[in-house]
Amino acid sequence: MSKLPFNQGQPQFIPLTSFIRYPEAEMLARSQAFYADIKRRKTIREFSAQPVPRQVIENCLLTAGAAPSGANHQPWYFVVVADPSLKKQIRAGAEAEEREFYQHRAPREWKDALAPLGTDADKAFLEIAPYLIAIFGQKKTVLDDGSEIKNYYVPESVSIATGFLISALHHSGLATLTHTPSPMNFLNQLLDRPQHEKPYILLVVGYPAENCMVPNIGKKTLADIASFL
Ligand code: IYR
Repeated sequence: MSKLPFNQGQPQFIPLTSFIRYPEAEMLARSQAFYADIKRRKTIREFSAQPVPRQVIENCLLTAGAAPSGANHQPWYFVVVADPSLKKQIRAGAEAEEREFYQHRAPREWKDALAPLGTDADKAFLEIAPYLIAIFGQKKTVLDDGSEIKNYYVPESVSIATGFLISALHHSGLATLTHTPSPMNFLNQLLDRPQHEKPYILLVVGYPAENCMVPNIGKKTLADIASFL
């Protein structure tokens, strides 16, 4: 018997009314159009400071929240940071870890792998971009009465929701960077999140800077990534 308010205690089924069955030609056209649009998405590191409508971010978070998750426990939490002084502190925390990473922690092989991306310890975008979305995974859900419920497949669930979020932001006309300062625990303290929440990704969101440059990198082919048996 689930105690979570969004899950019914007993199995209770309702008719599926939201599914749309398209004719095959339309399916083909839709799949092509979606691929063409998603393929335009590029991770960027040069952001404009131009503000972004908050309601767009809210809609994209609702999209992320519509992702499937282990036992439908929805073990994610998003902290949206627009406050300049908080962004400054996040930048300081991230750059401290990044300097350590680039100067000491990262083995040569890892630095070689990053070379085509042109990344370094300077994270000015954390102050420039209008929104930073810190994405947390919840090992457990704490209910209002203080009782605790274990969550399942947390990394998988958070990753799926993050994919939904990145796609929604792109679809809305925004660019993102999936930033992963490591370790990221400084975010718990700065953003006042409990210890049972693990930060997974710091998503940087905004418009590209004018004349934004991106690395000239490609994607694997279908044959590289999939087989049909
Ligand atoms: N977190 C560092 C390093 C980094 C690691 C990987 I794997 C990347 O794909 C990109 C960067 C940074 O943000 O610079």
